[in-house]
Amino acid sequence: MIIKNVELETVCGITSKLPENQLPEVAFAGKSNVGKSSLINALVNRKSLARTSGQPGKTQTINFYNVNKEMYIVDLPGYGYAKVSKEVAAKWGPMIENYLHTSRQLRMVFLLIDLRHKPGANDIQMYRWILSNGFSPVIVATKADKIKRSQLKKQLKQLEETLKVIEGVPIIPFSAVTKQGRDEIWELIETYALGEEMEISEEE
Ligand SMILES: Nc1nc2c(ncn2[C@@H]2O[C@H](COP(=O)(O)OP(=O)(O)OP(=O)(O)O)[C@@H](O)[C@H]2O)c(=O)[nH]1
Ligand SMILES: [Mg+2]
Repeated sequence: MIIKNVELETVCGITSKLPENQLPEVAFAGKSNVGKSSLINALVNRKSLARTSGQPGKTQTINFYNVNKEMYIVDLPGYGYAKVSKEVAAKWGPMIENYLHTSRQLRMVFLLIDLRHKPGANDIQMYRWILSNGFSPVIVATKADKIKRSQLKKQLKQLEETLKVIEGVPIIPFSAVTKQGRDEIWELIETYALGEEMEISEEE
């Protein structure tokens, strides 16, 4: 994908109505601090389009990024952030589930899991929601640069076993630092969300 332009088009808070977009949407879900915003920046070659933070809980809204007026990248709020108020914590679930359930343009859901840690109860729930809403998830194992090569296999196995990943679900090791996995993610988006028949012109 050649990125010609990308802009944050819609920001939805807990009470906002979801946009009725006409272009295909691809969403990124995952625990707070797992690297969703960093991955989105890497995908669109921007350093700080999606705000990232050392402090978890940065993205508490659903953010729709219009890419090339061809598709949307959707940054979902991070879950599992302990310091968020109970009130907010109780709302992330319904907010994400409502989006998964009602969006007509959503084509793919990527679930990000930190390669260093065992998936938690929230991750398992998110994985099940994706499946139960009829989407075939793609798992992105983030922060791959932070583990030793020799640990990779073991960590991937733990991830697979904890989530009980079903056959055919891709697991892509990714690093926002080295950009490992970036091209693979775009390939999947182009194939499954945009359709191979779609012409991606290089100029406009
Ligand atoms: N080493 C390394 N650090 C990363 C990577 N991806 C993200 N980080 C760091 O992890 C922290 C959180 O990244 P974000 O992209 O803000 O995470 P997020 O999932 O958007 O977090 P919320 O918005 O809170 O849900 C930041 O300090 C990033 O710099 C990666 O691939 N490698
Ligand atoms: Mg974020």
